[in-house]
Order: sequence, then C-alpha cells, then structure tokens
Amino acid sequence: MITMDEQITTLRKRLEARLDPMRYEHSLSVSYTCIALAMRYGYDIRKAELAGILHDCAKRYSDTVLIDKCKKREIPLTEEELRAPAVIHAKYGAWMAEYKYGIRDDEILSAIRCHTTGKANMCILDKILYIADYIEPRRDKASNLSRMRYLAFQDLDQTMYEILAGTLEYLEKKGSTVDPATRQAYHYFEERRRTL
Ligand code: DGI
Ligand code: FE
Ligand code: FE
Repeated sequence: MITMDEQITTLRKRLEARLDPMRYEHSLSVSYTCIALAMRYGYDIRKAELAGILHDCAKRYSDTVLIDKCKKREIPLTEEELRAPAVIHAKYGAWMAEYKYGIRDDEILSAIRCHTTGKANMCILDKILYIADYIEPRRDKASNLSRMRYLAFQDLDQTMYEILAGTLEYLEKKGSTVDPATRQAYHYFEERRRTL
C-alpha cells in the first residue's frame, strides 16, 4: 500500500514527463492553490492537491486526437463539445485520471470533469478546482484577477458567479459556442445568490 505522499510524488513525476513545461508549472500552481482553498474551507487537503495536479492531464493531446480517443473509449461527446473542443480535455482528463492514474475518488473525478465549464449543483471540490484554475499565481490575462483572488477566500459561490459571468461575456464577445454546462452553471449560481 503506497501512502498519499508517495502517490502525489509519483504522479508529479509522471505528469512532468508528459506535459509541456508551462502546462506542468500551471498544474503545480493549481494544485497548491487548491490546497490553500481546501485549508480555508475545511476540505480534504490531499484530495484537493490530487485534483489540481491531475486536472489538465489530457492537455497533452490536440483537439482532434482527443476526439478520436473519446470515440475509441466510447465516451459520448455532445454536438456542442464537437463545436467547442477546448472543453473536451476535462471530460477525457477525468477518464484518464480514473483509468490511467488510478484515481477512484468520485469527488476528484467530478472536479476534473467539470473544471472547464462548471455545472449546476457543484460540490465544494468542484468549486475549489474551478476557481483555483482561474486564480492560480501564474495566470495573468483576466482583468478581474485581483478581485477574484481576494473573493475566492471570502465566498466560493460569489466567486463562481463572477468568474462565470466574465467567461460568458468573453465567449459571447469572441463568438465562441458556449457549452450548455457553462450556461447552466451560471444560472445555478445566479439563482443561489437570489435565494440565499
Ligand atoms: O485548461 P486551462 O487552459 O487551464 O483552462 P480551462 O480548462 O478553463 O480551459 C479554458 C479554455 O476553455 C478557454 O480557451 C475557454 C474555453 N472554454 C471554457 N468554457 C467554454 C469554453 N469554450 C467554449 N467554446 N465554450 C465554453 O463553454
Ligand atoms: Fe483545463
Ligand atoms: Fe488548467
């Protein structure tokens, strides 16, 4: 039986060998940001770390390769996913986490699966990973980053709402296909703000 620390060390080495250097750095940054948020919100630190280190494991493949791999594994893809293949690495990444990296924990697999779009009814690790991916220290593009970095440690739901609002605006301005899960996530957090 290997310990959790040995599992993380082994995973890091495997990912470092497979991801391009910037993607690996990003994965490490996300894993440490997941740890910080898990500390703040009283969530299992090791599970948060695992979700973070693995979340982009499928980014080593191009979109066309990902589509082929999903076909081969009989993982169904929606029409929207085929039109906006940037989201597929999350679904296939959850498959790889389970069948290539031996993760059996449903909360970790769920968090990886929805880390790009979000979804309705997100559980705490889903939110931690989604937010950590956005605020990790090496990110620098979004204009609302410093507010999101502050807000993430105040209120997960409000942070989700504001990140999703900004993402929808950005995707619509670019004319990209918005995945239904992204829209459902936005409406879910919008509704929660009204009812809480
Ligand atoms: O994998 P990362 O780069 O760390 O980040 P991510 O998993 O959040 O992926 C970000 C990309 O996904 C970015 O190019 C925007 C895109 N994306 C997220 N939600 C949607 C989306 N693209 C489309 N077309 N539709 C979405 O709903
Ligand atoms: Fe990603
Ligand atoms: Fe990422």
